[in-house]
Amino acid sequence: MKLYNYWRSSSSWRVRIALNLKGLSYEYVAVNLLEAEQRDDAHVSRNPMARVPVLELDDGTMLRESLAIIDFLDLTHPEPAFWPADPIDRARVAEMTQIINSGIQPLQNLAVLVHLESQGVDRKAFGARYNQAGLTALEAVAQTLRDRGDYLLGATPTVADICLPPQLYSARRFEIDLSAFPRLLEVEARINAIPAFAEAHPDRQPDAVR
Ligand SMILES: N[C@@H](CCC(=O)N[C@@H](CS)C(=O)NCC(=O)O)C(=O)O
Repeated sequence: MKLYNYWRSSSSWRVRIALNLKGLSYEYVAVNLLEAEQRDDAHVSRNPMARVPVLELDDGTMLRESLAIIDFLDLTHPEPAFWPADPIDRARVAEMTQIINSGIQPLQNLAVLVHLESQGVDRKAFGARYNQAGLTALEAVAQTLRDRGDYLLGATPTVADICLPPQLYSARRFEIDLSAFPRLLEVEARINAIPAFAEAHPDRQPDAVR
């Protein structure tokens, strides 16, 4: 498999974590977002949304949208499971995942911020506002689940945990004060000790710029 991705892309990072957790190897293909390579014809033919990540399977099938890719990996490689079995728990994990995936990430994506800046909006303040609001909600939900185990919901990482470190990394880039999110920080510290998570960190990717 080939993963078209970018070191600092939070959606790419999610897929790297998922591949690592499933023990799957892949070829890392860097798409430099700062050079607008995501809008090159070659990449748009892989993903009409001109975004990363894209996972190319061995037969040439292109999978896009990080959560769709993660779902595919979970269905084709069931262990370790990324979703709890209980329907209410699944809904809660989906809720936390979507707070990040729908409620925060699209509002701080590069193309959105560049457009807002062209309209005179302060891009950093805009991104910070939605990180703050979304993480405040996520912390509130996570607090209600803290007695369920070490992770956001339960004793093993779910897809919600997969989305957490990349979003906290983004929030730090927007200079959010994370001290208001003690449960999220506690889970993040636990998660970062897992090699599959640690190896997916942006700084450990071949296209990382330091
Ligand atoms: N919902 C998509 C979001 C993909 C996305 O926004 N990717 C960003 C990087 S995290 C991107 O490619 N941005 C390029 C741009 O904005 O031009 C997913 O989960 O895969």
